[in-house]
Amino acid sequence: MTYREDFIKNGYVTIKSAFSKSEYQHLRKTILSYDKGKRIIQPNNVISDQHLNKVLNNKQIKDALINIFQEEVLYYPNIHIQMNSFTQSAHHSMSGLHIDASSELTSRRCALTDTLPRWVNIGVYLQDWNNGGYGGGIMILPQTHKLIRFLCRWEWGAKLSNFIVRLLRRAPDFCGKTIPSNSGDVIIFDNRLMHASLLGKKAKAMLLPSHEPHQNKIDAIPEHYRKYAFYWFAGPQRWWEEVIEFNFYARVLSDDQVFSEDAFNYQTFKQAQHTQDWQQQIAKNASSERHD
Ligand SMILES: O=C(O)CCC(=O)C(=O)O
Repeated sequence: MTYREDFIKNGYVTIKSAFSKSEYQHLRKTILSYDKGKRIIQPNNVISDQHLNKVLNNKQIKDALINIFQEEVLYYPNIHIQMNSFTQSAHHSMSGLHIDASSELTSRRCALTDTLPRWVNIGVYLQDWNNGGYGGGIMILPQTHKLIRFLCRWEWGAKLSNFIVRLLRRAPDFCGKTIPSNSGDVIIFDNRLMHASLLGKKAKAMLLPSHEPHQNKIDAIPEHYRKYAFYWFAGPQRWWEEVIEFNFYARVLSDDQVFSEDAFNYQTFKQAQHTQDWQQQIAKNASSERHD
């Protein structure tokens, strides 16, 4: 089966060993120097770090995306690193299941009924899915990309989908299906697929309500089991303007995206990145790598 067929059928594909052991170990070491207990390394830091931004030049990811979309793709400037993200669902006592196209669902601006989404999320995992019982990857609710695609054919479908998504966010985490990713693997997933951070037994036991401050619990996660994952969006060039204009920046403006150091901050690249600068930066990194 090709990536495209697999992606349409399951709503995600895994690229095994897209990064070698020395590559992911080096990335882990670099990230460790940023990991002071915060949840996110923001895009401006990832882009300006020559060790971290190399992730964007991975050829297997580019090829898989071209295979899925059958055309050239652009990377959105939201590349960031999530650190120990499993702590979020435990902290809020929810499974954390969600879709990434939530603002598309609210605005109904984006074609949610098409076979392929306008853009996908890309996750690069620097530890195995189990990660010593802490959880290192993601789980999904299988076929939810098709459910949303189907429901959104009707006027009321987006509202109903929104309701279902909110309801399932409260579903216990054992409802999800684990994607067995390993260190150096990449998962590309449909923005309509429900997914969440994998929450291992050890993390759950350690994190579930106690009076100890949340920050102390995060600090207690051993170095070897700290979860690191890169995330960014990508989609066909021809949809870029539409997504940026109507969907992407809707997130900047929406009330629930109020800046917090713990959340992905869309403002950082709204201020700093003009889309072309961002694409040029990636091209520059790629060419300097070729000359090294
Ligand atoms: O790796 C994780 O914790 C999941 C992140 C996630 O769900 C997302 O970025 O949409």
